[in-house]
Amino acid sequence: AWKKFQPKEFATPEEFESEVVRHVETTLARSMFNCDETAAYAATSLALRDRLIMEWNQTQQRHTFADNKRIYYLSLEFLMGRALDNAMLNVGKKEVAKEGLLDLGFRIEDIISQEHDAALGNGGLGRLAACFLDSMASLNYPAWGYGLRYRYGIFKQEIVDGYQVEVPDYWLDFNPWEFPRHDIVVDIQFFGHVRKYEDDDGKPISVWEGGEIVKAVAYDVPIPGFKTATTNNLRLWSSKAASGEFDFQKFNSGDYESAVAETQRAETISAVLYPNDNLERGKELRLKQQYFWVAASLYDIVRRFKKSKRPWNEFPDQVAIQLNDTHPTLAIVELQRILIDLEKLEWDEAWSIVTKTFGYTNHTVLPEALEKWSVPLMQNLLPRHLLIIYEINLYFLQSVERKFPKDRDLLGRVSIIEESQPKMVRMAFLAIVGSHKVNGVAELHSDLIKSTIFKDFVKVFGPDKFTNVTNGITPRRWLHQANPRLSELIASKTGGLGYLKDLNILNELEKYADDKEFKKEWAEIKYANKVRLAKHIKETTGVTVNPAALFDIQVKRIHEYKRQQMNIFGVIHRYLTIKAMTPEEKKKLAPRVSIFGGKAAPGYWMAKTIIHLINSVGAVVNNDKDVGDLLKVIFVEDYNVSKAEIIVPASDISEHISTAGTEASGTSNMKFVLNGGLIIGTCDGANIEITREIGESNIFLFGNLAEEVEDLRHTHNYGEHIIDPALLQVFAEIRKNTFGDAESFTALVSAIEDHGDYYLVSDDFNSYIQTQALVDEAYKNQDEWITKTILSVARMGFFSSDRCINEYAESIWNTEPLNPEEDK
Ligand code: DL6
Repeated sequence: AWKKFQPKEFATPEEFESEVVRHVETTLARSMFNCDETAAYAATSLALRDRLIMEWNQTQQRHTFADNKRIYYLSLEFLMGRALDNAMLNVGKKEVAKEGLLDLGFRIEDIISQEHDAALGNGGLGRLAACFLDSMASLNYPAWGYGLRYRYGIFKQEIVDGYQVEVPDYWLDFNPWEFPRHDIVVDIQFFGHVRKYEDDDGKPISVWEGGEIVKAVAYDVPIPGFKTATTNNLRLWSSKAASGEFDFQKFNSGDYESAVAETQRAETISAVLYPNDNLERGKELRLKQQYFWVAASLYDIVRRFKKSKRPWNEFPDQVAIQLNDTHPTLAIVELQRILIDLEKLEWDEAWSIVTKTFGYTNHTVLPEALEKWSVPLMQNLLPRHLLIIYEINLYFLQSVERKFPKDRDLLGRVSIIEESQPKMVRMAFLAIVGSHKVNGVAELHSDLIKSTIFKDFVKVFGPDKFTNVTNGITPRRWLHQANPRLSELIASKTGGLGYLKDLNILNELEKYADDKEFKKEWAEIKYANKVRLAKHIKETTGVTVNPAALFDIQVKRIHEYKRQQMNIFGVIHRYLTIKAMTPEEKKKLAPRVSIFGGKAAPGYWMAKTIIHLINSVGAVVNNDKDVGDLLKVIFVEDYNVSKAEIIVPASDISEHISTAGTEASGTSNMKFVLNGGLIIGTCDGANIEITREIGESNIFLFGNLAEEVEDLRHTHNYGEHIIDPALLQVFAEIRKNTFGDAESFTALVSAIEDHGDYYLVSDDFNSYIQTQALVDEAYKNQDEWITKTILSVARMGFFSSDRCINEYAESIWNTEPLNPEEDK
């Protein structure tokens, strides 16, 4: 028997300090005399990690012992951001660490800012996965995330002469938050062929042979829950050559290049995150990534289940797998393959287990984002899987035919295989057929998938298979961590930090909506957050902005459907209006800072043109003496999670202005409102539910509704397309080369004037600028504005990702939390 290692409790700052010093002097082998901020960050993280890892171990033991159902969240993206601050707050040790570090001569903010963001995601989908991990741990659900350990996360964005330039994001130089598990290695097969024969009983057998093997190595990232002993696990797979570092025979014969070629090819699989948001390109490497990751994850999940020695029919009682969009859909096929080829179950028994195990979340209705894989590509890379897909499709179509014998067209419409040239595998259809529940991510979106892209499946399976779970965000990161002063103020009025575990407690703030003292403090905090952002803007762009101006922010991936182009056209319109104003009129206008941020996919030329236009307008407006403080235009370079933590708390108004029916949910809308900002937005995604919760008088809605979009597009294409006069004025100004060579922006203008204005910028423009004028007016009455923001925050309880996770658990996973206290 051995004495259990007891991690330090960090009961006092001195205790924390001594652990930091120990790590500097031993783990990092440095002297305290030359301990810089980088080393202090490393040692602080290592000290905290010691504690986390003990809790992680205990959690895993507890879960193994209890042997309850586990949730597995499969996501190609986890946009985690920084870990240190989050870990300190979740385990309740930030104050102790702060004092301990101060004693050593460091400010905690400087130490926190040393950390490189873990940017393994593109945008909303990846950040949602990160919020879900935080909620699952905080609510004590036995849950694992599974993803890929990309060596390069989303690229870093630099703005050079107004243009986006992409720089690789190598983030793994020093990462104390991951634990390599060199003992957990899975062989993953690619290519090869399928040999078929009959066994002695005449049963057809398929064997997948040949091809090549790549190794998947596990890296574990502890996910601490907030104020709980539960620390869950995020397992990320890294690819490695099966033959080791290099081929010795080739090396010895002097063929150095091909000696390492296999290694390089294998390592390429997990090398880089595809930088597209809401767009699929059908590249072979992407398919390789998908199979590599789901095969390794399923091997792990099945191995864990088999340890319990339960019969296979209990698999869905022990395992719930959630597919974060269609990227992990091959998991359905892989589990069927494991069960029939390796475990020798009958097809029907296996298929029943598979469908009870999986749930599929759809995150988009945009056609260009719906995954399809070419059959020849799949045939070559995963020959056995393609055969299984054909069989799944055959049985499915047979069942459809039995149910709707007279509807021949229906078969073609719901077939998993699209009869195109080449044939394609429709991954969303496969995900629907192989799951027991399909959910959208906001009410409008869930309704839309049922009435448009998945309409036929509602007919086939009935409406109950389709459900809605409106997205949410973790209030721990998006309020407590990003906006500590506001969190403190809320805690002081609601009886402590309990509201971070039950966000509906925010409701208690309603009674302060007219409280003078409270409002004063509330406004001071907003101002301080704006000062913090103004400082960041000054440091990074050189532009001075006035923190007393209205901060109008749109930060998200750059995409035509999100309509940053409409925003910048609106800014130009404002600029022209200001230029035409008399001094008296100018005095009445609320000064504004229009802040943009977001990355364009490297191959998305239109999005890059939007960035260029924003920067070009900024260069003119920011230097125009006639305008002064009345308008500033800022593009914040390299928008990421840690920048969002500075930007979100500083908004007065944020823009969520997608063409109605295109943004599945949006989650930054929730973050902004939770931090005391108002929204200008369209009736799209979660904006609608936000309105329902906070009240129509607290949001600035405008524009056409989703049900009007189709007809409008039709008129553009087949009727007369009249462009809004105010927008024409903006275009005329662009054509005068006011913002540099107009030709650079021709595509943006002509998308609206000549190519049907697919995103309805012109249709919504008038309503947009009118509504912006209402914002100006409303902002002048600061007293009312503050009341609106307090009421809004008080009513945001619904948008906690804790509520979401509980809904998933109840309606899709059929699981319950395992509280550490009960289990001890
Ligand atoms: O559900 C998370 C997030 C939504 O909030 C966004 O509205 C939506 O655009 C995004 N969807 C994607 C789809 N990409 N793929 N595949 O990122 O999901």
